[in-house]
Amino acid sequence: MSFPKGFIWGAASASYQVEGAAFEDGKGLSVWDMFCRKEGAIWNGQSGEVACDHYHRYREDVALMKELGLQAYRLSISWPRVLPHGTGAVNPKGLDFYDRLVDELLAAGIEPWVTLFHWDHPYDLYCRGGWLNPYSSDWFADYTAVVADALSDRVTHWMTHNEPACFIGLGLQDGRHAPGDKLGFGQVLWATHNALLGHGKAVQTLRARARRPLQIGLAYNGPVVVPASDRPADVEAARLAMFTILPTGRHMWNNSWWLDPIFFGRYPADGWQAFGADVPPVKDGDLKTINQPLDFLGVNIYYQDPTIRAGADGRPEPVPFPVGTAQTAFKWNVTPDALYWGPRFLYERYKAPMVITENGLSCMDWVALDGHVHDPQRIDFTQRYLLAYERAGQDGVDIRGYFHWSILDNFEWSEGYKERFGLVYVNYPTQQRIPKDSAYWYKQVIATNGARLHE
Ligand code: IFM
Repeated sequence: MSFPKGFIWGAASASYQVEGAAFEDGKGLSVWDMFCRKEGAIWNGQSGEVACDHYHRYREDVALMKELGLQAYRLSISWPRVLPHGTGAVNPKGLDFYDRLVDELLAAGIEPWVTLFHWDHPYDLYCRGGWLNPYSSDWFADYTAVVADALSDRVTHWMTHNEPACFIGLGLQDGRHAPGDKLGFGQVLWATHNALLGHGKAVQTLRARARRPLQIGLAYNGPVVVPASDRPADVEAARLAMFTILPTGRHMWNNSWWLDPIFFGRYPADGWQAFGADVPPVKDGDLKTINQPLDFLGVNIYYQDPTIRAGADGRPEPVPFPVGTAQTAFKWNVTPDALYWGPRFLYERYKAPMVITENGLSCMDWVALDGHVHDPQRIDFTQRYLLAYERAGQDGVDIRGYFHWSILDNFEWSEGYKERFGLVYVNYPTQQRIPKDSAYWYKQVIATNGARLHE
């Protein structure tokens, strides 16, 4: 058996993308509630107001997960549902929803893996400066304390942030995601520093308050670089490209800018130099706070960045994708080797056990005349990626789990409901759920701990 004993097979979602009930039971506003009201921000003017109505249908959804044999479900908590103003008074009904959801999952034999922050930042905190506010990391720690006190008697697997490069890069630098800002790079790096501090303080808070032994990581995403061949020179060039910050790299897609502070307690020297006067004001002790021991590194991987070979001087040189490279409905390249080289390079550098906290694709799914949803491309895609991940494990990477994105079709941020990522089809007008062919296939993969991938 190539996947280790105890390997976790799951599927993932996020609060704003599935819950709906955006204005119910005392929930406060999030930056996404507000961004969706902005003309032209979201495809067809859609929003997560109803989404998959998971808030009301969670029992049905957990029953489906059980039927599919999921061992774990990665969910996120909506911060403004729990703390409507981001800080201060707790909303008991909001907390109660997660309490019931966790109980339902455990009763079904499914381990909840909880992400504290998957982008739905309380709008009131945004109005107070959001991640730019010097107290923003403390707000996150205080919110973490509330959630830990409520759930850590049952939840043992935690992630702090989901894809911080996205909520800062797309949300504060490019303005394509909520809250839709286009800040200068110095402010972007300052917000990044506060988000990193928030991560560190959340880990400290969880460890201090947890009522059971726990496992903590984050769900990170960043560029995955793949070598053009197995030649050592190409592999070295790709590794270099994956962790080097170039003077032109004034964006959030730099692995070492995020992960070196977390794992090594320092910012990378090349980035510090490249960003010049824009580097953040780091106070004494900040990096120690950020550098908390983690139990795993969660990574969300969908595709690779350009392939890299060693140029004449050994330096990284991009190799264009072949004409006709396969793409998903979202127009993301289908590049299974990303699930080999991403985990391998990250593991070699940071030495943390790896969990793929998201992987999947958007397809043009619809209900066929026979009433089923046939999605052979999702099966083929997932099979190829999982085989690559398995190979990483065989080559020494400590692989601990895999979460498919997503359990349900859901609200895909600026793309609205256009992109369907689910193992389960959602008919939005009726809220009917139909497991796709891939869901039944994944069930077999889980039941055989991956052996089904070789049939
Ligand atoms: O839907 C998103 C998710 O919220 C974060 N990771 C990527 C997914 C697909 O775009």
